[in-house]
Amino acid sequence: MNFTETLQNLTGKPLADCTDQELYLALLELVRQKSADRVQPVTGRKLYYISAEFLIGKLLSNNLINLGLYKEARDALAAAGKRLSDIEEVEPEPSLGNGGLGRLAACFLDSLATLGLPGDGVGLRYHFGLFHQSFEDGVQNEKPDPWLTAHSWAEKTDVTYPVELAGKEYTARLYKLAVTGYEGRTNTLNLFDLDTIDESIVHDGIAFDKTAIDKNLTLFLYPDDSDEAGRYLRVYQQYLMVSAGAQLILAECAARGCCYHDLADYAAIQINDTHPSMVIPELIRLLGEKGIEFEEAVEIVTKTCAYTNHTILAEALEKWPRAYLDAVVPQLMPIIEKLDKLARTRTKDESLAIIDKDDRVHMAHMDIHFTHSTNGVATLHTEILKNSELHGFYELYPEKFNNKTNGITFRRWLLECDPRLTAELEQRIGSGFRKDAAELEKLLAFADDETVLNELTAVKKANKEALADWLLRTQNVKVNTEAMFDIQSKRLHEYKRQQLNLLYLIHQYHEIKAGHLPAVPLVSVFGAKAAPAYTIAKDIIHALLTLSKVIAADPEVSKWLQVVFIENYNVTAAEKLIPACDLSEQISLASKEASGTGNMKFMLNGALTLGTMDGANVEISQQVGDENIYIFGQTSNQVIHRYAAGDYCAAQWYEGDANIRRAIDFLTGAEMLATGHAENLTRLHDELIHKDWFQTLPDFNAYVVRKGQALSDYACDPRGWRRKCLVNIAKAGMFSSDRTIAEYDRDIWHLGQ
Ligand code: GPV
Repeated sequence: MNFTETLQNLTGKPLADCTDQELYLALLELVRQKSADRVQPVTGRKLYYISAEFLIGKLLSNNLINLGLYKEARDALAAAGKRLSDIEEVEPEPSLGNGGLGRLAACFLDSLATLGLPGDGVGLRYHFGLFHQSFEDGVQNEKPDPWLTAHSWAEKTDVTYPVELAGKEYTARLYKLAVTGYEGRTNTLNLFDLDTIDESIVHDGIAFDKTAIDKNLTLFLYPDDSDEAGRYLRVYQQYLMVSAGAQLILAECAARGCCYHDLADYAAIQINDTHPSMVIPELIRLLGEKGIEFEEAVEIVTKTCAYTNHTILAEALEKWPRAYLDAVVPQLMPIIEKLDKLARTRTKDESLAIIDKDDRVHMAHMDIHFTHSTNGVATLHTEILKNSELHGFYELYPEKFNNKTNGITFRRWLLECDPRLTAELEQRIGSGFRKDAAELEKLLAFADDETVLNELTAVKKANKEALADWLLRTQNVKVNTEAMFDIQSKRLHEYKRQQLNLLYLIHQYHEIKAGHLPAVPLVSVFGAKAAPAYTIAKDIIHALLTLSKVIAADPEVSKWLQVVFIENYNVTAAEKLIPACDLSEQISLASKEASGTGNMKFMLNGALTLGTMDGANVEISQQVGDENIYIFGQTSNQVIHRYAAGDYCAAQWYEGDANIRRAIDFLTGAEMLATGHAENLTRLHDELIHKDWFQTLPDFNAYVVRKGQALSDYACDPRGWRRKCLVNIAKAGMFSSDRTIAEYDRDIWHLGQ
């Protein structure tokens, strides 16, 4: 049976007579059958990657590619007058993540399955995800992001586990989502939910009764934690995830012959940041129920579990008041207390305790004491953990610390999102890079080949045209494709410094007004969601949206500068933006971005990085060399010293620099106030002058100069620019998540053995 016939059997009628929805459902069913064929038995250790987030993106095309069905599907549909790209649009994007941490988890699942390693995800099935973002009157507005449809990739199972929350029993139900590998095996993403969730309790955007746990528990990812009920809800969610997850792990291992004493021979558990940390005491508790004494259970769990740290930002390291845990998980508190006592026998250093003198439970501390591995996510990040943030732990357990520089799956972030570039690469260097990313280096042989450089330029131009069409269709904005496309897309956070880019754009506005024209017109694109309760982040969005309008209304400036803030940035949007980018903005304050993974995606798609020496930017610059990247700003050591000295004073920079003053004061000037809201703009203005926690002002001038250099290189030396792009693509191989996963397996998991 050929592909068309197979598909037709599923639709029950000629493909040409089907709606896109019908074709989507048929393809979904086909993928389901084909991926089931690739499920393999598990022997030896199997990985369980527990994570609050899995930002998996749409699945249809990815699965077709991984199963080797993409071309056949596309051609069969084309023969019936249908376009796969239209069918892709029918699929809702699963809304199970927020940012890099969740997307990393998704890339890891892809690589595990591709490398043929047994490794499943464990998480929650949020009905409305993070939230759907729209802009109204220049302000971020949040709504539920419903993505669960009657026909969903995540299949309901009969498997349930009891979970006790605040003394009451709930029933966690397992849903399974197939994870296909590229020419690899099929693994599973296990997602838990309650049958009693009531979507109708959500009102006025994303508000709901935070105390009705049986109805609300899995409605949203990261419910607003600015009030106590919200913080409690997060503890409830975390325990649902780890308790059901731990029961699943024990049941699966037992079914394979594990007697619990040998759990570490059957399971490796990776704790993705601190959200799943309660899996440690929960496993000890469950092992206790199976008759295993505390001391032995601690040993088993330590051997089984490993922890990844994804940030050094203190506010992101979870510390739960003991009262919360007493109320929600009283069954864990005696165990956590014993763990605290045990940890105190190993060190006298009070700052390494699990329960501190204010009765707060430090989740990361529990992770480091009671797992066998703690890793950072980029070389610089791990060094900072060892030398400053977690220095005391490093002295106590030097053997536990290791680095695993992040990576991205090239299936989604090259093959799927950039078919034009993929085709060009295949024509030049063959298709070996699909499985072995290091083969991209073969492209270096063409670094001075005029034809190849021209073709890369043509690919980029076509991708920019495609993005322009998409922006017009979905965001109703028209952009100049002759301009340089400059993109900053990532979560909105002060440490990522979208506000530095904002100040640059205001600076350019003034320069253009003064007749100092840039080397090339610039389209500056932003994509970012701000946490609903993060006031300054929302003010930054408002300022950018307002600036965008002010510039658009000014014919003198808008010829040269355009600011586009796309609504509801998600994986689907990223797949449109990244292939079309010329300049990738990675401008976090040095030392603050643990790694970044967007930086890798842009590089792989032939954009040049404008960035600080932070996170994985450092490793990107080592790969490509100084001449193929635009680095600026303070180094992480300078930043760390400035913080330690405690003498950073934003007002001095503001007073002492006319350009900085002009840019900041524009926020509350007549043009902006005529369009935007005084409250938001004034708050941001004052924040920048009086706080500026992430030191935008000391990096401002360096940023302006470096960005100016990038613009002029792009405009004046197009061939040189394209050569740099080529080098970036060729050197991206090291950032494949296949490499990252192979390292985790070699050093931490030892799967299948
Ligand atoms: I902690 N990260 C994230 O997306 N959400 C979080 O809650 C925490 C970390 C990110 C870091 O900010 C990135 O630098 C990093 O690349 C990513 O995790 C994956 O490691």
